Amino acid sequence: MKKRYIAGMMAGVAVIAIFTICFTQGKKENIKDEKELITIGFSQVGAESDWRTANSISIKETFTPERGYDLIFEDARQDQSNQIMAIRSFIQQDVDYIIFSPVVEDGWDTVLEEAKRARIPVIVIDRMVNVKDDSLYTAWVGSDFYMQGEKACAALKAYVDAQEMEKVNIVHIQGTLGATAQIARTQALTEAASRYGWNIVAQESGDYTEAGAYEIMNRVLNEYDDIDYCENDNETFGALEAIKKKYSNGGGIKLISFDATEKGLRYTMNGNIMINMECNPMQGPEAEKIIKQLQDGKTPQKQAFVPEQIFVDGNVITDVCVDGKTYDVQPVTEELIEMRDY
Ligand code: GYE
Repeated sequence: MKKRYIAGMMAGVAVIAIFTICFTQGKKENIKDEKELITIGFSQVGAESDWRTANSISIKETFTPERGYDLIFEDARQDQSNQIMAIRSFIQQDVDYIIFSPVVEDGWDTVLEEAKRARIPVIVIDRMVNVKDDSLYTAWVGSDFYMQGEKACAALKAYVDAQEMEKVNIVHIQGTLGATAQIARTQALTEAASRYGWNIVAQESGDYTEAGAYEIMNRVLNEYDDIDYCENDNETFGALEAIKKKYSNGGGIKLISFDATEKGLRYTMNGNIMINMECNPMQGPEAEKIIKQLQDGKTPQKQAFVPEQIFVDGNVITDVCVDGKTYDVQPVTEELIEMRDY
């Protein structure tokens, strides 16, 4: 009986041992698989706009485990210190690559030096960083924001000329102050306004949000109404809400917008927005191209622009001319809106 008990116990031990070996081996297999994934730490600005949501989706859909990546996604809620904290934690976790869209341009030197010391390549997307040493980031991909502003202003100039407008008053709702998209879109408008004698009657930041722009427009509408240059679609939606509250027919105010999201394009087709400059948020595949080049030991292009178009309401403007170069403007069609998934 004792013997059977001991034999039974030994069989039990053997079963547990075999089970443990299998389990450990299985676990090792998984760890091996995980090790083969490329780890990416991504710090996103926030969720302030439809553009941003599309940009986050593009990153999440590109860097999946099925496609060979382990993505750590951090949302900074529009706060630079959260982005710095996220980058430091990526360095701690020894990720293979850091990707980030900087909320503002300045203030990155120290944390990027830390990433460089840890030999982690940094890919900047969307907005730019303003650093003393360009080797602090490996590559940047995003929009030509100044060109976007220039094209929007060239289209406005064509409209003003066609309408023979003598006086142009502009309410300018800016994006997040210090962000590349704000700096460049503002610069283009400021230069065009002084070149053509347009009056910028109000200038305030709506932080790229609908609520921010609604609040500004609601307030300034009592004093001014003419043309409104908003630095993204969501601000335009907020401004339009304030305008519609005061004038059910829109009061003849012309809106200029950036992003050309699905809703933005619909508003452009309906005539609510007069000029909408496309801003391409699909930057996940672009960032992946850079990573693939680095994985293959190649040197990616330091800075690359994504392609973008300009959309207008109706047929008043057919092309725009910037620095002697002519660009076609696109009429918005139902098919185009249907194809937009952001
Ligand atoms: O236009 C806006 C946003 O940096 C291009 O940020 C981006 C801008 C975009 O939230 O909608």
